[in-house]
Parts: sequence; C-alpha cells; structure tokens
Amino acid sequence: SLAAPWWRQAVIYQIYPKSFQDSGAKGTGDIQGIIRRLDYLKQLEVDALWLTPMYRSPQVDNGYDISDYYDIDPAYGTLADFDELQRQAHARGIRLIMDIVVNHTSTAHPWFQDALADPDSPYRDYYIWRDGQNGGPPNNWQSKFGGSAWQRDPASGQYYLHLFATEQADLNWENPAVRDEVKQILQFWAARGVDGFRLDVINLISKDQQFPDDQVGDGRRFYTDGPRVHEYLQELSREAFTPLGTMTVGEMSSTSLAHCQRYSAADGRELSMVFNFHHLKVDYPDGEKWRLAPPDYVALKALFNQWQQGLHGQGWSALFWCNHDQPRILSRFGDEGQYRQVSAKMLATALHLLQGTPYIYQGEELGMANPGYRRIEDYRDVESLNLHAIKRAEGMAEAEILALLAARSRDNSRSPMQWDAGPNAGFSQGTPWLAPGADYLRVNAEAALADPDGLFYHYRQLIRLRKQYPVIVEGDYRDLAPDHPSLWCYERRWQDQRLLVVNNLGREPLALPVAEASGQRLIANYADSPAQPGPHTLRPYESIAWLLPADA
Ligand code: TEU
Repeated sequence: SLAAPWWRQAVIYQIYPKSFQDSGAKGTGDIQGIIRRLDYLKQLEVDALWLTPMYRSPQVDNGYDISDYYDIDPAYGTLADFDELQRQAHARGIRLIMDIVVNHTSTAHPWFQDALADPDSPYRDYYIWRDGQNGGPPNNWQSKFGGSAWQRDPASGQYYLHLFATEQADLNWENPAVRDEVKQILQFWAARGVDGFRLDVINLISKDQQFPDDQVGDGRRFYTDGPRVHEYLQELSREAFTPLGTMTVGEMSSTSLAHCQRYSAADGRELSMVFNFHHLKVDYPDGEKWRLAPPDYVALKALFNQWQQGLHGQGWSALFWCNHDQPRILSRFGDEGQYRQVSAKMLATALHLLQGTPYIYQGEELGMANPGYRRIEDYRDVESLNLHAIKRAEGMAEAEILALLAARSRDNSRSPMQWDAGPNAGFSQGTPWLAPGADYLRVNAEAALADPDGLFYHYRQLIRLRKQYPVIVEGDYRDLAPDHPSLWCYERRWQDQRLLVVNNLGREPLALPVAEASGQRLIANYADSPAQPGPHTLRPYESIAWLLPADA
C-alpha cells in the first residue's frame, strides 16, 4: 500500500517486564502484571510496546540469554498469558514488539548443549569454535562484560566466542542453518500476532572470519558492522520481515552513520529503523563508560545534527534517552532537585520534536531518577558485578567503584516501576528483586496522573502533537546555535510548516537570539512561557516549541 508505515508517526513504550508489575508476591514482574497496566499505557496514548525478552532463560543477563525461543519463561507466565496480552493490547489499539536476541543464545540452550556434548553434532557449527593459541585464547578480543571473549571447553580443548557473558555463546551466522532457525523464530512470533521486532545487537552478527588479534582495541572493529551483515539483514527482510509485514528496529552497537543509512534505508531492504548510542557517550571521557565526566552538549548537538541530516530522506532513527542499559536521563542530563519537572519536560520536548520514532522507557514519563544504591549488595546486573570484581582486583577503592556504579550501572534503570506510595511502590506484594528508588513516595504514577500540569501529560501532549503536525514527522533539521554550550535551538521545515524548538540545557538563564516575531506556541514547560517568539530570557531548563508562519 502507499500509506506511510504506522511506525513513522508512532511513539513506542519500552517495558522491562522484570521490573514493571508483579501480579503477585514473587518480587518480579510478569505478563499478568503488564495486562493489568494496559489501561495506564492507553491513557498515555502510546502506539506500541517493546517488551524486553520473556523467553525461557536462566536469566544470567535477565533474559538476553535465551534457552528456548518458542516458550515464555515461567517467571513471566505462559504462552497463554502472552496470547492474552496480545489480544488485550490490540483491543486497546496498542501494538506489540518482541525483542529478538540472535547474536547469541544461552549456553543452556539445547543447541549449545548438543554442541558441547558432541563435537561432531550438527549443532557444533551453530556456534563459533576456534583452537587456542600459545596456551591461551584464539585472539585478544574482549567481552563487553569484561575479560576475554573466549571460553575454553575442557572436553574438546577448543574455545567458543562470547561477546557478552560467558553464558551467552555467539551464534555462527555463516551457517545457513542458523539463519533458517532465526527465520522460523520470527515466523512463530509473527503468527502469534506480534507487530514488530527489536533486534538485539544485530550489527554484531557477522564476524571477520580471520579472527585477527586487535593491535589497538578490544576487537570490536572485527565484528561491528561486519563483512556480511547487510547481506544477512537483506536475506531476513526478503524472507521474513517483508512477507510477515513486521516493523523492525535494530540495536546498533558502536555503529556509523554510513552503515545506518543502509540498515534503515527507506526502500525497506533491511530494517525499519535503528538505535545508535553515540549521543549517550558525550559524558564518557575517551569513550570509556567507567570514567565520569559532565556531558559535552556541543558534542551532543553535533551528533544529532549529523544523524538528523544524514538520515533525513534516507533512513529512520529510533529516538531515545533511556533504556534498560542506561542510567536515567534525569540523573544524567537533567536535575533531580528543584528543577526536576522542568528539566524532565525539557529533555522530553527536545527529543520528541526530532525526526524519528521516539521511545519512552518505563518510568521516564514519571521523572524516575537513578535509585541511588550505596552498597554492592544492592546491585544485580552481571555487568555491574563483573566490573566490581575487575576494579577491585585492579586495586580501585570500594568507594570509587560504588561511585562509578551509582552513575553508570544498568541497574539504575531497572529499579521497579513506581506505581504508588504504598508498600514496594505498588510494584509487588513481595520483596522486589531490586530495591525501588527512595523517592517513590513522591515520584509515582498515581501522583503523576493526578497532576494535570505534570510530566505524564507533557509526554501525552508530545505524542498528540506528533499526530497533529506533519512537520514533526517529516521535517528536515537545522541547528541554529551549534556552538552554544547549553542552548539547543533547532528548526524543522516541511512544505509550508516551520517548527522552532528552543531548549535551555542548563540552569543558567540564557538570552534567546530569536529574530522571529510571530508564531503559535505548541508546548512549553513554564506556564508563562511566551506565546510568541521574540526577545526572551530562557529560565533554568526552559523549553518552548513554536509553529512559525510559512516563509513569505
Ligand atoms: O545491549 C548491547 C550493548 O552493547 C549494550 O548497551 C550493553 O549493555 C553495554 O555494552 C554494556 O556496557 C544488548 C541488550 O540491550 C543488553 O541488555 C544485553 O545485555 C546485551 O545486548 C546482550 O544481549
């Protein structure tokens, strides 16, 4: 059909099921809990839900280690619960996006168990095995969770590759049987009514078959956007996504704009849209996650400028500030104190008025902050626990390690959804698997819904504006103050519509260099923000969007 695909106007809500809603007293969220909260999501007016993995899994990496792609983990419920969720979501006009993790499987997956038990099994070649070198691993590649990316199998003496945890063995995409398995998985879930797929680290699936040592890095150059990745995605698109009619969003680790123009090309040859992470590294000194620095907003704006212009008319961005792997944006680029509401609204506006499909991560619409854990016992994430062990072995002081985790741990976004001021923040009747943030008495969904001027309704207004003004969906992008250290001021144009968005990224007042004299205010975060553009001093974190008259 000639109709624009649904996802171009959509806003998608990400659910981390383990932390969303427990329907009982297990302390972990489940599918019945999600069903119970569908009316809340309907009230926000989101178009679709992305559910992180709920398949059978030993849960070493909270479900990103799958042992059965065709079943729901009992911790979350049953396939019948899933079918009910699908029906109930669709009955409310909400679509479902499943997370597909096919760069690797759990080592508990029967394929891997077979491969381990018998080197002559056809499943041996589903994974990546190499002989060691000089009594050590085949090369010096590093796991993203710390240590060597290779693990030795004592029985055969060979090593298997795991770019993530030891319990997450990388699949061998060179083997056509693996690619056929992936197509079957996609077909199975599409047949169950799923509308789209989020593809985990999908730009890492094709490895340089020489498996060379990396003289200057951790090996990522030899598998990121690898030699056959576009070929594999085109095959999946041809044989699965296109015939199934599913949207796709690829998670692209350390990628480039040039590759993303191809991954998300408008002709649909590969994927619908792409996540990239460059804008969430502007507070990483020299790209190092485990070192702290304040955000560089000139760099942030330069990245958005490059990606907005580079994908305009060519590809499509997935826009996001938060997900289950990132600390809370409010704690990172906003203000948790006096300016909590205005800074959270500013960040929402600045992102949602860009070109692309915005994603809201659970609790972002409430202004949830990092939970402020102070002890290593508070953490659960495999990456955080590995980091702690590695830094201790290197001799780093405990307080310093805890400061790094408090800022950067993935558990910062995984604390339970704050529903109300009752016990356990309304998340569970039992002890939550991860402690809720201490601020839940004030910051919770019940309080948010009762505040007509609050953040929740600000997000809803942004969702409505996207449906109402095609310039938000279709417009181009121009940064009007690229060198300013804290003013983010951009213009979008489409046909005769012009949109001007001004954001103060900091708490110092800023004189606004706007020459325009007339326009219509679409959204702002101070009740008395000017209705018309013109000379104005932006207050702390003030953010305003005006629709401007067409050019003469
Ligand atoms: O994450 C991929 C990824 O590269 C990261 O964002 C990762 O969390 C980071 O490198 C750690 O510093 C995806 C999933 O979103 C994540 O939850 C999984 O752990 C990972 O893949 C492995 O499946």
